[in-house]
Amino acid sequence: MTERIRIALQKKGRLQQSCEQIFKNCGLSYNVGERQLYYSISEMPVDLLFVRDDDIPSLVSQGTCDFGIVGLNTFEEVRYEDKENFNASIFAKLGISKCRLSIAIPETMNFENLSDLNNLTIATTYPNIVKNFLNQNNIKANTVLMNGSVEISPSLKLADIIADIVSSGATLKQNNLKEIITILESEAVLINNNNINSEKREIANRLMVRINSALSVSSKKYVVLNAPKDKIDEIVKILPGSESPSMLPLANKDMVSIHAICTETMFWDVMEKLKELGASSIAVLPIEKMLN
Ligand code: PRT
Ligand code: ZN
Repeated sequence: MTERIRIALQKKGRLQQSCEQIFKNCGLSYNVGERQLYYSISEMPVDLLFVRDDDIPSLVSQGTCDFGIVGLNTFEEVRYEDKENFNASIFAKLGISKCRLSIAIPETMNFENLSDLNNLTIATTYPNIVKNFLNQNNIKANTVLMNGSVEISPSLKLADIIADIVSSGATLKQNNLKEIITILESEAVLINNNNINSEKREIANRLMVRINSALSVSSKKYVVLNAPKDKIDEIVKILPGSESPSMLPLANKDMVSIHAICTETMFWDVMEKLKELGASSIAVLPIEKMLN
């Protein structure tokens, strides 16, 4: 009997959007309904299980799934929970869904060095990673677990500071917080159970060849938008993975047209943030071929 591999994917959320696109660009499209939790791909010996992203590391570690795609932040958080019995590893880094887990403090708070964090309370969704960071740096601080709206906790006096996922930094800014230290640089990773046999490993290698070629083309987009001159820096900062964009003058002297090649997926929330910053006529176009 020939082997099949079972991969755990996020059911709904940022990674679900990226994964669906990647698989589609690999010629392995799946179209699952709200309630469908399982999908067998016919073109390859691959079965997909759709779950909450927080469950993915354990499902792979326990062997319920052979592989999973999850943010490194979630993988590390679960791994630290019970390091000795954790039985999964990183098979490949995917270079998408890049973000960082950072400590942020109220804009008005002074910060000179790490010892300033002593005796503070840190709100976070990632207590294990944060505690490990604090231990390594000999800091005695408390953590308080928040599973959402972490950024609001200092203003509600639930905590002094936070440790949360940052991408563009716009959410921190909106909540009058400033980033002071990055604890972990994260991206989506393909993880594997440590006991998978060589046949399953081989299937994953074949899948990765497809994924890598799909990633090298699909994630690049040509973004065109009109921006107010006084917001250029902020706008360019949140364009995902943009490399030295071009600026063209417009008839309206207060505005410029920005043309950028973005190396990462442009999600609706980024488009909305661009709009909030005053950008208009935002167009995201596919790139057919590119030679660097
Ligand atoms: O329901 P489920 O538990 O499956 O999903 P989830 O809500 O836990 O995860 P989801 O879909 O929000 O994110 C999945 C993964 O995407 C995360 O684990 C990260 O690895 C990655 N990722 C990339 C991000 C971001 N970018 C991101 N910006 N995850 C969250 N954010 C949030 C962050 O928490 C903060 O509230 O966006 C805000 C910050 O964004 P900026 O751009 O304002 O800095
Ligand atoms: Zn989650």
